[in-house]
Amino acid sequence: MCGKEIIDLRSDTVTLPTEEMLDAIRTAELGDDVFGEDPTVNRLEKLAAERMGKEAALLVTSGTQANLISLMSNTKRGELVILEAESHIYWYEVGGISMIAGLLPWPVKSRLGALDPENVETAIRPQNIHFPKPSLICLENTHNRHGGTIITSDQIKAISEVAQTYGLKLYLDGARIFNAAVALKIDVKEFTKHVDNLMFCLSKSLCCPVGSLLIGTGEFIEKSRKLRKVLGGGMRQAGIIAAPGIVALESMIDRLEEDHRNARRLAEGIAKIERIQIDLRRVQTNIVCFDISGLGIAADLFISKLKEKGILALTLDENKVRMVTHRGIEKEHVEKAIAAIESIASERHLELK
Ligand code: TLP
Repeated sequence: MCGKEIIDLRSDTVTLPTEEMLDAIRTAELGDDVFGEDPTVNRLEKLAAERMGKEAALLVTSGTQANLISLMSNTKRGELVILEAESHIYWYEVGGISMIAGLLPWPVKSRLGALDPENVETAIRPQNIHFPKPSLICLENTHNRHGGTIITSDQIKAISEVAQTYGLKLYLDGARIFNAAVALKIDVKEFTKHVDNLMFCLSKSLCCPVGSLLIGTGEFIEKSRKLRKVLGGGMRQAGIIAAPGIVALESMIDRLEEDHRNARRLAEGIAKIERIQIDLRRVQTNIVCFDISGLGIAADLFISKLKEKGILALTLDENKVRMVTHRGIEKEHVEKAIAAIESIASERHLELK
């Protein structure tokens, strides 16, 4: 068999578990986690809470479930949630914020994903009989739709001061928070110390097959545990999910630097291609987004042409393409991706447009 190699740059969610993770799954000590009796889950939750400098943690099935549970835990139905206009919760979570949590999302525009405290303050309108009660602010770090941009600890602190002034809770969708910490070479607690609660994903660049962790006070996690059960997320021998999570926290974080180097290489290669626009300021971690409107074709057609060349990518909108580096993507794959993009950009019929 000599099939063409596929270079999958759609997402870091496509990563497969390492051999060490598979061994950990096979040998994990298990119990019924709904009874709180899975020792491996308990170990992961303790480790994750410590790593984030908080009291407690809860293993959940996905990032979407973590975000939904936290929305429900931090608020009451009918309240208002301030979030960034391009945030994952607002764009990609099927409207669960309204459909299930019964909340009004209030999107606020940002610069590269970092909300301006003054704009947040403006969104917190004075009490009035016509308005829902604002109760929560959500941040995202790294910011997915802004291209994996990092929200700095100082930027989070500034928002936390607004939240405290007005008595709102502050939540962080930290699906890729370790990418931010590694890129800035700081402890992840520098971000988490400013928020009430947060989540991070095991199943993205940390290479686990399933799972995310919700982190916060003991009281928040107790409430969230019950909500996870309501949403059908109570799991039994979940140690098989937790075991690779422990491996990830112990050994998969430092390597993220390699993904960032490859993303930078990819972005710099793309920047040299005529008629493709890329904002290199946004390439801060493992996500690379670029604009192909100069080619006169839609992003959907562009990615199907890439697919024919063995490169998989996603569209962000009708003109934008997203590529994500991760474990398994090496320097030579990056070079092949750049060459494929270059070859599509120089197709004769596109030149004539
Ligand atoms: N993001 C996925 C897709 O949904 C787009 C990806 O490939 O990037 N928060 C953020 C910031 C995310 O990027 C994602 C997943 C989630 C939450 C949801 O996590 P899952 O997919 O585990 O529900």
